[in-house]
Amino acid sequence: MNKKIIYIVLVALSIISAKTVNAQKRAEKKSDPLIIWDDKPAKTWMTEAYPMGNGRFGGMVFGGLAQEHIQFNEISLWTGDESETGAYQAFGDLFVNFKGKDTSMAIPANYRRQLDISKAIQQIAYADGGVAYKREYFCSFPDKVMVLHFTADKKGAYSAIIGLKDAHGSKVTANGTALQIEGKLENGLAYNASIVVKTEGGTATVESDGKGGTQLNINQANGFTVLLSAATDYSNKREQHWRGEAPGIKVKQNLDAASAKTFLQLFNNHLLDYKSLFGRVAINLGTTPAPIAAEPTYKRVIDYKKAADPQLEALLYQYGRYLLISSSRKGGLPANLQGLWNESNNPPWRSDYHSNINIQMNYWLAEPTNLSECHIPYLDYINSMREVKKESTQKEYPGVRGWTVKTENNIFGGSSFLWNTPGSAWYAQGIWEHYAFTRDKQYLQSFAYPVLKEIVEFWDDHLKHRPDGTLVSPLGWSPEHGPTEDGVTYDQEIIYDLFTNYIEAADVLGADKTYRDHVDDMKEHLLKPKIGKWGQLQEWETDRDDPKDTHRHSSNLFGLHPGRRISTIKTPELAQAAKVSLLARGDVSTGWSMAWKMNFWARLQDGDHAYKILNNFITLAGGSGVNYNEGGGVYANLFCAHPPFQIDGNFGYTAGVTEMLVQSQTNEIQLLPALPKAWWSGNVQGLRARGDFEITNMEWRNGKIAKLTIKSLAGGVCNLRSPNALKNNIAGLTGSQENADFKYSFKTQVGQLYSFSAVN
Ligand code: FUC
Repeated sequence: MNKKIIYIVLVALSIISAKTVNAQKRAEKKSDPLIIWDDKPAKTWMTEAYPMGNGRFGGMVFGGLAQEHIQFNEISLWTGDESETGAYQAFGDLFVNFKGKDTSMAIPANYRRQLDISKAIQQIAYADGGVAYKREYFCSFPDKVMVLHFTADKKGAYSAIIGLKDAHGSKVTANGTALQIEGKLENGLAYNASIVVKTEGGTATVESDGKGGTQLNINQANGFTVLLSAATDYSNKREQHWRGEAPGIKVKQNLDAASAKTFLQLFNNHLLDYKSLFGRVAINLGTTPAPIAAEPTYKRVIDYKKAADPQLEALLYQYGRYLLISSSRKGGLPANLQGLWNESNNPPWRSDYHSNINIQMNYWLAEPTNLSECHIPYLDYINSMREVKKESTQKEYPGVRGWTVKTENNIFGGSSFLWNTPGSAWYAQGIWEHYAFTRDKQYLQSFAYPVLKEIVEFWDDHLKHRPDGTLVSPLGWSPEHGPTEDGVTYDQEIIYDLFTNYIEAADVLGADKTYRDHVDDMKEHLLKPKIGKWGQLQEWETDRDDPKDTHRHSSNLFGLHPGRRISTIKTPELAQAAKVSLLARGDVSTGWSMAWKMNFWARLQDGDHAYKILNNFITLAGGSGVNYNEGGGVYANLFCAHPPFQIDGNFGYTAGVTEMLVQSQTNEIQLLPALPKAWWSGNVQGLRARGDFEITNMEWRNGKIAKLTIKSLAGGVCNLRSPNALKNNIAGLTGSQENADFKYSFKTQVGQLYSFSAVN
């Protein structure tokens, strides 16, 4: 056995053995920085239940004493079609009702419900009546099942009724000891979710639930395992009318295969898969005082306002990565407004794919935090939409080539709420970024370049030519306020970004020289960003920005982030104007808006201001409505509160922290570009930079780089910008100084590591 396997087996054994877990051990675990936990079951779905998922389906866990409740989803369960937007749907609920217990039961003092994001496992442990109970849940990508494992330290401890509920009302049917729900939505989309239950000791019988359906009755089992799988017949192929394999067949295959494995085998497969992604990045922003680190997570969020808790900041950082791995895996759909977790058939904003910031923000973290594979569902989604979007674009803008999108989008190409003309150009940024980080030329050639080109062609045909040669986007709308008019900065800057990306792509491939030069010419003629009368970066061509406008969108700053036109180094005047605008917008807003502002301040190289916003972001949000004025922040389960729950803020937070530590949008790797004083010493491993570099290790002390190792994965020249002088023994390296920064440039070899340390 190699070391890795031994480690996994040891970890697994330590998790599954109920006997080894006593109150003492649990107390010791409390300081583990990658655990979100609570001392009571969840009362509410949105704010307290903990999420898990395998990119396709997932659940929200309540961890009740008398009843376990897991509300579950499958990411393709959508109403609507090519013309109706529809909404992402709830799928169903799994209930385990423990016999002889009721809701009046007091919560045992040693109750603990936790989500360990380093392993993507949820655990619930408590003692009741002298019996130690333990539940362990995870959602496996390799085995395509959700696994719920119930154990106790006394034989025959479990007597329970297990039931399923379909959120669309079908009756539960049985097949052996499997229960299933299946049906069709109004658009004909077929779905199936089934569970199989394996008991250890005792009996398990299928019986009527008294309401025309079926349930499972377990008596005096020592323990049991529930395997759940869910699917629909959605396919992302338009030529197949968005339908594929029958869901019941897939679900049965998944359950048959998983049933043949032991819990330990399933867990090992899951851990190996999950760690291969999650384990790539580690971060240390400082150590939290032990008494605070030992508190339940919701309490830490409250106490955050009183005392520093860098481990909570790091936990929230890694949580964004956990949520992306859990809701966006190869072969599936991209994370929607709620990732994949949704309890309603009429969710806020349909839990859809919004194209004017939200879906894009969901993926800002993917490449820099070393989760490039999790980016693929978004790229596949864009690909699957192309043909239907070409048709709808034709109807709206007859005669144009290419395509664009409206603001609200479903999984069948249907959309609603106003045209967002630069929407596809913003998608194109994600397409380009995947290449910029991976240098995958085959991907660039076969997919990225053709898509970039067709989106460029849309603008080639749609841009308005003014008599003086200036090019403006006609009748745009700056999300989501102000008039509809020509030359809105949001449109102009996204088009500029698109053209820049297209030109670079064409240069890499040596493709379409004439057309590339034409695009370059169009780029030069685009209406340029303007600085207005109070020094702000104008949102519209007319200088009408209101310094009192605190609207959540800051779309006029696209060129600063996620665009790369504006930077403190290359365009200091525009950067200064962006700063003026940003100061006027204020530091408090909805969840995703604050996350975006962290990214803006990081790009402005103002770490302390980015950190101020980060502080505002980590505010325990109350309420359960959609009232923006209740204030954004996070809930007890660390879901981002728009409010209501919206996952873009979680992803945007992780992207923002990354931007504070490393940036690479200006052809150089900037180390610690926006380090706040609060993180004066720390380290991070595994971040990625454009050019296919991995910052294998970066340690800093007192705001200066102490140690640095960079791995080159594609060869090429590496340009570094450091806040302090660095030592190295790299042949041919050139160094220079610019203002307070130290710059280094050197040729790299594929697979080589390059190490630096501080000059004392
Ligand atoms: C955008 C925002 C809203 C909300 C919605 C889902 O349009 O303006 O604040 O986040 O998307």
